[in-house]
Amino acid sequence: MQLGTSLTHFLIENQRTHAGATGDFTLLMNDIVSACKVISSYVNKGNLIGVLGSAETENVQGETQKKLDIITNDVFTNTLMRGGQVAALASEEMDEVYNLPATARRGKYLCVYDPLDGSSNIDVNVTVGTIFSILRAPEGVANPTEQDFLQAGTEQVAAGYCIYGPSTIMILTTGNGVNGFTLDKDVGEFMLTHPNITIPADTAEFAINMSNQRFWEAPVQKYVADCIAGETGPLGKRYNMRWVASMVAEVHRILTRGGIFMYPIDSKTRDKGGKLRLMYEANPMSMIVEQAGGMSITGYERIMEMAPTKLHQRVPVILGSKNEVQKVWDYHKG
Ligand code: AHM
Ligand code: MG
Repeated sequence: MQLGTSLTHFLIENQRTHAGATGDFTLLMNDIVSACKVISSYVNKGNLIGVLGSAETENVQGETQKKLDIITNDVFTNTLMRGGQVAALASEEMDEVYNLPATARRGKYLCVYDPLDGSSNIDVNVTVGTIFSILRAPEGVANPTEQDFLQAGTEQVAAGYCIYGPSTIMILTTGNGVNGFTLDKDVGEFMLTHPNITIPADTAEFAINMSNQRFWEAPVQKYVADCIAGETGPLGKRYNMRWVASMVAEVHRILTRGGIFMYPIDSKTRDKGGKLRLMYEANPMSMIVEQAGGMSITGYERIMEMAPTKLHQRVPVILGSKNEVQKVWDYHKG
């Protein structure tokens, strides 16, 4: 029997390649892995344990929360708080930065997350996921503030997501490529199944919510029209379209077989800055996509270079296969 590489061993081996590493990052990742295993189990059991449906409450974005939004946020927050490797936490489901109890051990990282992305899909049994971004905490600050979280995507120490689909898969980058680990539920370990993921540079598959078409700006209108025009149109190829309405599922498809995902700015979301959130959706996904050889922009600039102005900031997102994203960027420039 050939033994595989567990995520635990992968992290330890990675730690050994960094002179002076203390093991704190490895421990933080172990906490994230533990939280995601619990979330995977809850998502999997669904109504057997009564966790589906609406919680009838609203988050800071004014969106109605699902029961699982709240439960998964508690699982992730409590696991990381107790692990002692973070100085503070922030999440889509919490209005403000979560500061640790006075007695809790402080670590040198900040973690910002969307505990259950795509949760509008949970009741219909479609793929959802947890997205996380790890930043460095300022030194010697007991209770970091929102300002301490407002670091550009290029400052991320690591980023990843755990996708709860037919399989549960953890995708992780520490700035040295992207690797994927599938949860073996019988054993309770994530095993390396997708080493060194790279996104094909070319694609003929786009993902966008077409119901927003009339609100889009001219460059996106033109690009999508040209995709639909097919072989005889200006782009000279026949395109296929997908829309899961779960960013983790779209990004995972793109990591697997290429593609382009767009949630562009439109007249409906212009006042808010876009639909998706910079700190815990766009930045971590951009780091993953770029580390896999893809590209991630707003239409006008590279997302990871943006200077964040607030924790729950929204941003337009166009990411995926490099040559296709470049094309859409050119449409915006033209
Ligand atoms: P959420 O964090 O509240 O789940 O919202 C983010 C999700 C993304 O996963 C997905 O790409 C998008 O919202 C879907 O939007 P729409 O419902 O407009 O199709
Ligand atoms: Mg989300």
